[in-house]
Amino acid sequence: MGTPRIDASEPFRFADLRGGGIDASAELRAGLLARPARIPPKYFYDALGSRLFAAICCLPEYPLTRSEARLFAERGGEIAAAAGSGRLLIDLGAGDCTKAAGLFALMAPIGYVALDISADFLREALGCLRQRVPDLPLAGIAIDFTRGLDLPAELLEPAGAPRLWFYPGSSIGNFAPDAARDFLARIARACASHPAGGALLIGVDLVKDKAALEAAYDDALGVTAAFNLNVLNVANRLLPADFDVADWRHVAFYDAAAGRIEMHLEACRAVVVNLGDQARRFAAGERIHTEDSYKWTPDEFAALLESAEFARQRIWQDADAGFALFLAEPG
Ligand code: AVI
Repeated sequence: MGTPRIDASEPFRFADLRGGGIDASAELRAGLLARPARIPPKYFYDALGSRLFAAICCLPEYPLTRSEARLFAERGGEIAAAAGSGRLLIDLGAGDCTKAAGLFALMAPIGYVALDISADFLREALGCLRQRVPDLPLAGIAIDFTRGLDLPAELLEPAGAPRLWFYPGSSIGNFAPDAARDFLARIARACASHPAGGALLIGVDLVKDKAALEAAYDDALGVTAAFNLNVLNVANRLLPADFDVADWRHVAFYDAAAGRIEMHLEACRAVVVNLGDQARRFAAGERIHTEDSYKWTPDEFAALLESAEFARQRIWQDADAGFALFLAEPG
């Protein structure tokens, strides 16, 4: 981890730990030159992509966010009692911070630390939140936490509070199973090594009907298509490159054997794209793989948590068993 730059002029503590743009450019170029080409899903979340994702969460076809909110509305008392109050709430992938903020009354945290890859979006969200909770210690960390969870101690205040790691929205689904286990194991170690202990509250989208899953990732309004295509604008800016969004179309399907939704961008015609000083030819129909979204059964996910050394678990499922919240603690 580099030295955190903490900006004391903000009404909350904030550090940008994303490093320079060189890494992003090299990673995008390597992925786009690979066959098949790929762009990691973290590049979806520029300011526009984060807003498009917030819009996806409102779509009738995308029930995850509502199922999770309903679970908190209906079982929140039980969940809060099990998770405990007076914790430092560490929000992984905070986005606009509304999910975590909705839990403040229930969980009564004594500090809130929001992590997100999109620095400007996070700053803006924390600025709004500051108005609503003027007395709660607030911190923001712009970070690609898929690369590591080494967080600056000076932002994790109050330092002595037990920690509740919050990973809602089934973002764990965007990791392949082995990477998911490694990531969860890192959180389990962070929980186990803190003197006051810690726990993980995590939302998981469950395996369900193929047609419903595919509609959730290919909605009638085309919001998910716009979200997927916008990653080409991000690549144009960061690489730089010269993708023409109009040359590409959104593709999403459920692979039942692998237990995942796959999202791709497919070339509508043969195109040549300049990636800085190199050109990449794409044949008509050639795809760029942009995202996997794994769906789990409750038993599979419990086993995954167990393999990551989270020995103690509780689960709450919605009425349709389409979504689950797990509270997990190391043994
Ligand atoms: C952030 N993540 C959990 C979303 C998902 O469902 O995999 C991202 C997303 N991609 C398309 N729609 C939503």
